[in-house]
Amino acid sequence: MTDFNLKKIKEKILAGERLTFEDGMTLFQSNDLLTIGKLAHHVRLKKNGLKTYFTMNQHINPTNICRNDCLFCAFYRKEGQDGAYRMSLETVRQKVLERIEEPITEIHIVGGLDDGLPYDYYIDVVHVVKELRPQVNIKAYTAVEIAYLAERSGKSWAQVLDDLIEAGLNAMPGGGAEVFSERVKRKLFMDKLSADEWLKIHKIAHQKGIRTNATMLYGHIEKDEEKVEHLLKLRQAQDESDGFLTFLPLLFHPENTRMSRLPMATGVEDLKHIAISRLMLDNFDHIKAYWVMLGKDMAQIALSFGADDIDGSVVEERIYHMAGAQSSQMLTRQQLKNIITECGFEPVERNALYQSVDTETATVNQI
Ligand code: V47
Repeated sequence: MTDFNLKKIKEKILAGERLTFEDGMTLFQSNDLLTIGKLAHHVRLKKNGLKTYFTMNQHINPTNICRNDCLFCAFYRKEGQDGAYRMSLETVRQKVLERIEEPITEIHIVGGLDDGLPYDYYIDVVHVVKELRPQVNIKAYTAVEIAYLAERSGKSWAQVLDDLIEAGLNAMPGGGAEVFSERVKRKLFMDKLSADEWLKIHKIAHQKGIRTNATMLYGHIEKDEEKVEHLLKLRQAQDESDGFLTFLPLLFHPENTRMSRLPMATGVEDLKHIAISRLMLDNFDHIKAYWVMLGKDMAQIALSFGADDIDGSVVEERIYHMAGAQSSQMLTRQQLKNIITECGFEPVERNALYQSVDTETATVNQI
């Protein structure tokens, strides 16, 4: 339904002006999904044209044993609990070797905060992967893991990052941000980082030349104003360091979590979050519709609502599948390309740093 409150926002978007907190609230409170989507698509076309990015990637989650107890997480286990696992470095090696013939350009590594593993293990995982696949971008460890490793070792956040960079780290994923709200943090993820800490760690990474992603978990107990604040904090951080590559709104999957009574957000909500992110984050080049989380069909529609990236082949995803995601465990290059071309967009294969990759040889085309 047409929302006349969006008129001013439309004028601002067309004039290339930045949106305010109040604009963000108006967008979240509006039901005029098509107008919001059209505006986001306008921005998407201006920034990326029809280009839609994907990557051939592999996920490795070396341990699911975690000392935190985040209410929204279906992935973690306690030591000795059913389903708990901890890979040896040899198993990590085997995981990489299993796919060594595949033209993968990104390996995504995240896991639990496992008190049973030494500091060096986390560094060695990166080292082992890099040794086997030196050409691949390693996108590893959330800010939460960086802070944990600092605490465990007595090193600073910067020193931990130095150790990881020396081992072969190329980029950092955007997880662990959840929602930048003390209220939500106290209820759902008590032991995690504050917004300031998460942002500071990303800033240090950016200063060291490590590009990172950013996320926001939605569809639980968060309020609209908390989400607008979250987006504005990220926009401010990007103004300061210009190190974020992409933003992913992450849909909460309640199954197998201690919040399983909550209903899952609807498709309208998914599209609104993609579109509003595109409109508010005017200094982010990319908005990712993570197909694993949204499903392939919704990811396709999201491409006309502001998203320009669908992530990748994602072999062996665990965090979402443990929480009931029904999407398949992987997609081939051809399937990824079809998802994109079917809705009239132009597929561009990329590595973790958004450098375009030659589809057949998996070598970087341009830097
Ligand atoms: O921080 C955890 C979320 C994140 C659930 O940077 C859940 O390219 C929904 O950040 N339902 C980790 N979400 C995943 C992540 C990510 C994934 C893919 C690509 C990139 C990237 C980053 O997943 C966590 C949390 O916000 N999460 N449990 C759940 N039950």
